[in-house]
Amino acid sequence: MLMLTHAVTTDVNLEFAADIREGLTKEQKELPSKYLYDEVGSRLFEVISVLPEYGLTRADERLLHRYASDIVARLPRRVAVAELGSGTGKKTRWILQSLCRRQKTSYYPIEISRTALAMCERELGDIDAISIVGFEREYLDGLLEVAARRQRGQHLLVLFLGSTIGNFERAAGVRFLREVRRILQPGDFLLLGTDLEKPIPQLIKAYDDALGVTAAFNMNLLHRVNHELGANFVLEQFEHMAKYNQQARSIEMHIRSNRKQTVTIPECGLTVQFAEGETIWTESSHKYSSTEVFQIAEAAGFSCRAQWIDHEWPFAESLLVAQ
Ligand code: AVJ
Repeated sequence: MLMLTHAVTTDVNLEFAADIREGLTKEQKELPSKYLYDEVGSRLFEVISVLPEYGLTRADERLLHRYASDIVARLPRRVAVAELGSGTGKKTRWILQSLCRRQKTSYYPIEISRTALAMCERELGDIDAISIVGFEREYLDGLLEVAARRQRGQHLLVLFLGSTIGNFERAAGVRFLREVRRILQPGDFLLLGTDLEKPIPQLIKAYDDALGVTAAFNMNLLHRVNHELGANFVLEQFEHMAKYNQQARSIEMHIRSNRKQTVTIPECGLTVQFAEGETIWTESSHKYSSTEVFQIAEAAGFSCRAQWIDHEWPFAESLLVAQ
């Protein structure tokens, strides 16, 4: 058991090192956004989601709270729930409670963050008639396992909330939904949360808040690389930056080097040069129009049954059915 734990840890570190190496040797340097969510990062995101400037999570929660019974009323009788990236599970409570009032419900959160998975199991474990089985897996691997447990005559409802799809390039987002669709059967459902387009200054504030929480969330990536891969990034010599990409209709986070400098990352066998002003791209959050969601759904083999929109912070929940 000790051996296995050790082997798994080493493996995960090797993969982290390989991804960091690949990202930092590109022309536009990059670090994959999935690495934002270690324990510190997951907790910082929790703080971001209660900042006045960042309305996304609250809009998502408002819609799910307000329309849970509407959403559930449109689902088939026997349905199990899988969630891609459960986070803490807080926003999922309303749907699950509403379903559990009709029937005993199995809930399968799929999360690469062990911290988030543990938080979610704790948060939702008190719901009556629920059975929770968490999967510490990549989304599609986890969904395959959930689909394999499906009982005859049982449908799946997949939750993909919080506008996580926004972190994909647009075309890659459609490809991802198509992969999800391939695992599902006709008549299964996908509830998709998407952040909608809004004025650019509002977006910049949301991703570069006055308290600097988003900055800490972003800079934590360098901190992780220092601690886990032995690198010597001097955090004061880098700064958080948010910028809007007109063409992609996305808000990007970068980490900008405020001087010419060299960083070594022993566990990647890598020395990296930075010019003054050069950036590492760490995340994109694409913003959608509400009708665009119908199109991407169609392109991925779904059709949109219903859509709910929050007008306080433009955000959409779309209920898609697999064709
Ligand atoms: C959790 C992916 C929805 O893209 O808005 C928050 C992550 N990044 N602030 C987003 C995030 C910067 C967030 N998602």
